[in-house]
Amino acid sequence: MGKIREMRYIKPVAEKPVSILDEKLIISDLHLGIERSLEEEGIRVPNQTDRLKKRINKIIEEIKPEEIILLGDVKNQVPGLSWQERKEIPLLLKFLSEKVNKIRITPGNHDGKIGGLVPDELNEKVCIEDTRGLILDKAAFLHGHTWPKKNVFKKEEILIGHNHPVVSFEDEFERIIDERCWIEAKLKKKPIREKYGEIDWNSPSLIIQPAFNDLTGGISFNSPSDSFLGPFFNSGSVSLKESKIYLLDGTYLGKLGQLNKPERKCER
Ligand SMILES: [Fe+2]
Ligand SMILES: [Mn+2]
Repeated sequence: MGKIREMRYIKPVAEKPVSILDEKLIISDLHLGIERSLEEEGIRVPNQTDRLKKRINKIIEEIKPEEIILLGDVKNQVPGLSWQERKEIPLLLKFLSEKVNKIRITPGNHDGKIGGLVPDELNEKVCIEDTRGLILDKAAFLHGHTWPKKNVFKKEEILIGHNHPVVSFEDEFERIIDERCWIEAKLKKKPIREKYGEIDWNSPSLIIQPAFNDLTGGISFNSPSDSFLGPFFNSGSVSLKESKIYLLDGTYLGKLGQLNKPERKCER
């Protein structure tokens, strides 16, 4: 999509909440089985799995990746597994394994016991990676709810999910509209060195990928009502005001410190 110039290796795909790095397609926060938690909140939605699969399939047909990285929160229920997840996650992995040569999962905080959902015949093709980071040639990948391993900071780009980033606008009726967005931030060396001691530091960019599932809700970066999630944020390691915000179509909205903050007038 060209406009996200800062990102050297990881390329967001225009209009889609996915990214690519060479022949790899990266999908974050599928939250398969979210219907059940929505139902507990009194919101009834039909089963989303087929819809999600169709959306993924369309992207695979366009991009023709060789590998897929599922960047965590593949499933929704914490703790444990719902009957729906038990049934549908093996089917999803089978479906994906027919399209690509390898599937890597960097587990999220919702993915306890996900290893047990990989069908035996897919043990070669589906790889459950280290929660503290999958490090490839050009970039590192993790869900973002844990501190990564030290080597992650040797890379120029670190991709995480977990926050489900959105940006809030006020429409003409003074309603707040949230749109999914990409965040590209710099990490600060000082708090990270306080945590790790001596490190190989390549001034990595922290790229935050939006959630693939559009029913998850998210954290509004310009109008947060919750705090940002994960140790990078909790430790003050992210240059938040300087972070750059892009819509899914590639539109650059500016740095977070310069964006308007619409006021949420009636809190739920
Ligand atoms: Fe998530
Ligand atoms: Mn998460």
